[in-house]
Amino acid sequence: MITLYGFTLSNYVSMVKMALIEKELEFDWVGVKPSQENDYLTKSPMGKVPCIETEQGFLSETNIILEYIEETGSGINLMPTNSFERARVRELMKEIELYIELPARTLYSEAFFGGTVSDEVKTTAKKNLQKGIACLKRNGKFAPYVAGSEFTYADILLQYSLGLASLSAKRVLEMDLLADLPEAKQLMATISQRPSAIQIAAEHKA
Ligand SMILES: N[C@@H](CCC(=O)N[C@@H](CS)C(=O)NCC(=O)O)C(=O)O
Repeated sequence: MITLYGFTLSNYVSMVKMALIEKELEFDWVGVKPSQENDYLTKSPMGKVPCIETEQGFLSETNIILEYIEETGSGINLMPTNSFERARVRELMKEIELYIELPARTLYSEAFFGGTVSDEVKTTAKKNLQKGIACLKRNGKFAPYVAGSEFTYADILLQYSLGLASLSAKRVLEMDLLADLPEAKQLMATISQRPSAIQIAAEHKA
């Protein structure tokens, strides 16, 4: 059985949790915060959450954990069987993380933790986020899921990256990040109705 380490409000942790719930895989939960303590670094070498414990040892980095879950777990397929389609899902996952999640994170201290970020950081974040959203508009299919007709890991990333990215952009840049991407807003509303998303939202609220 997998043990998931993390804290409930972490969007990366929510991605792994959604995958486990979607695949109906039982898992144990250990509540931890990111840490540079030696003990935690032996589990997650960068000290980040999430990490998982398997019978063979620990794994960190969300996309790697998701691939491990898909390769070893039972339950519904969250990756297409066709190699090219699988690569397309990975491409979208990479684009969402590199070009939306990471630029949005440069705003988090002001958006969520009472800090301030410099005008220079805001200008760069705005430019990068606009490019990232344009990339997603160009490359996403939204038919109705981001990679096509099937729900995949790219939708899981989209759900938990775009939500916080939009909120950060609104709070710090006074910008409606998804103004030109109503298809993503619609998709997020659809995903939020899945039992996995409802469970995770209830945990966030609690
Ligand atoms: N690349 C990591 C990023 C995970 C991440 O940044 N998690 C945040 C919490 S949402 C964290 O641990 N932050 C603490 C830190 O960066 O030291 C992954 O894909 O899992």
